[in-house]
Amino acid sequence: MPVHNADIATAFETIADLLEIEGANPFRIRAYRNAARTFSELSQEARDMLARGEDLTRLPGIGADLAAKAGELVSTGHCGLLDRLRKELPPAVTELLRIPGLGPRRVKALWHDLGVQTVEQLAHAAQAGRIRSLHGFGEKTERNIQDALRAQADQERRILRGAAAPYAESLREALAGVAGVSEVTVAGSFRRLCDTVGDIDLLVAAEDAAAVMRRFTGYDEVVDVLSAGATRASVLLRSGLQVDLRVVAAESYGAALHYFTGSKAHNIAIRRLGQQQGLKVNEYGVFRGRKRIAGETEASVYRAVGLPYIPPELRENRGEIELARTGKLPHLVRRSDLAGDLHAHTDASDGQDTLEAMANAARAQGLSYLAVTDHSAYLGVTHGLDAARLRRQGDEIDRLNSALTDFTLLKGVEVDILEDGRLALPDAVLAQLQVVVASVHSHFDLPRARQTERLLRALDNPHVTLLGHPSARLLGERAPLDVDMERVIRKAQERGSALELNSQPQRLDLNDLHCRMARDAGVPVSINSDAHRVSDFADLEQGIGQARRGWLEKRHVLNTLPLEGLAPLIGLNL
Ligand code: DGT
Ligand code: CA
Ligand code: CA
Ligand code: ZN
Repeated sequence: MPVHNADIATAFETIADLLEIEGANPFRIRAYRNAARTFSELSQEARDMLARGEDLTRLPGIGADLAAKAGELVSTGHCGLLDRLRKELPPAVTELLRIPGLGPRRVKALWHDLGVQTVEQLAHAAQAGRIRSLHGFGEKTERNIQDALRAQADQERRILRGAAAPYAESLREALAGVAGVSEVTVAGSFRRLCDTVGDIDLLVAAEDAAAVMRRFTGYDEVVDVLSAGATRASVLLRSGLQVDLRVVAAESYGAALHYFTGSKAHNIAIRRLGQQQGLKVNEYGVFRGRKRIAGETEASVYRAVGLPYIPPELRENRGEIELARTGKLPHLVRRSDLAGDLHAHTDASDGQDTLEAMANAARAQGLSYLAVTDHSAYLGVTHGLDAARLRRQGDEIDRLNSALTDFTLLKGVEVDILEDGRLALPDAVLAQLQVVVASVHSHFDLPRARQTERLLRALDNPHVTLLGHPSARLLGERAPLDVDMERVIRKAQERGSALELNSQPQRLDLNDLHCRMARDAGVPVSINSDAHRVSDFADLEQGIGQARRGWLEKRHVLNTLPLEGLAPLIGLNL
């Protein structure tokens, strides 16, 4: 395993953290932090410099001792000091450092005075009220720690909306089959098309609540009934998913649907709007005094408070109520608006299907063009394409295009953005292609300034059509890059480039808020499948959902344009 600069930086950061917990000399700690920074910002690999016989002590802040440790890491993958510190300090304490509000000083106190080493022990200590008595902590800090632990646990318990969908759907079907049931809807964050959901919220309109409850708690995937009353229940499914159920009468269905769709912030704002008009809005209806004036449908609830219907995707209290009030709600983009797809892979790189199969599948999905953007050969991506293989693929695309009717394959590549913002293929190769997707696939944890510069530099390359999965997040697995997205969006605006909204369920990247920032800056968003097999084009539906949450209309989405309209925008001669 070759040792990268990022590995050296991480090792030095960890040493600094552990030294700090040990109470070492602050100057020594600072020296390791500075060195971590130096290596993470270096434009060439320390490994290569050493191989060329260069002297690392010429780097800023790197003395003989630090240079030797970097050399040791490069040649052995280990650092004696780090190994020793890890042995002296329980390894879990570095995990404690990741909890917001806990720095090395507090972690040290928790460990020394309470013997707390793990996140679990921390939770117990907080629960038992043992933390407040520690010097420098107090009751408020103890509460903050508990909140942080809860937030972290919630975050871990959230699951991809796409993963929850099949469970929600079969449960919905089961309840729809109960006699007397007129409506079943999955509400909550699921209905708002959020990328992840904390649980599933089911709403049922039925004459006989008891029959629905029996069917629900007896559903064969249920492993635990958390609570069960006359009209509400919560269960845990075998999959680990929690499901909340509410059964209401048909006359209240719209009001209940509005309430359980949320978001909570939107509900509160609507309730307040009602109050200003002397109305009471709750899950049973809209009332003037004792008189129910609305509630059978959601539209009637909005109408009663003087608003047009607001689509669930917009209900986050992020300005949608004001737009609705002034008749300016966006006409959100729809799946049927998409004319093409600008990011897909074939079996030439890490995809599963052939060029021809991908073309046919895209065409069957109602698209009229598809950019083939296999990976560039560089960062050890299996089968990445070099200049010669790209040329051969281009010839095959020409052949297929002359055979295909009403459909065009575009020649493209997904090129890696290197650590310093250069691209992994020479400009002369990129110039031959019609669509260049530039993406980050490595060095995810560079410091903010450096990560931002990296993306800006990539966008400065005139051959780049769009920035692929801009934050590089993987939901539940990898945090988004630490970047100044405003500057990245401004750069895309200056350069006339687009930003991708990658539709893979684990990416959905850009996120909703960044979609809105792109919209406000006039930067087109391309909703791409990043398909690796023919079935992946179905993911476009989820990309559309995220785009709608980000207030995007057809005119904001690059690949709603037919090829003739798209071509001049991406510098394509047809
Ligand atoms: P999640 O489950 O974390 O993905 O997000 P939601 O939005 O599905 O939240 P959840 O399941 O706790 O509650 C479902 C809906 O019920 C929520 O979107 C709005 C409504 N709701 C829950 N608690 C309250 C509340 O305290 N006040 C109001 N006005 N609405 C609430
Ligand atoms: Ca929910
Ligand atoms: Ca819930
Ligand atoms: Zn890709």
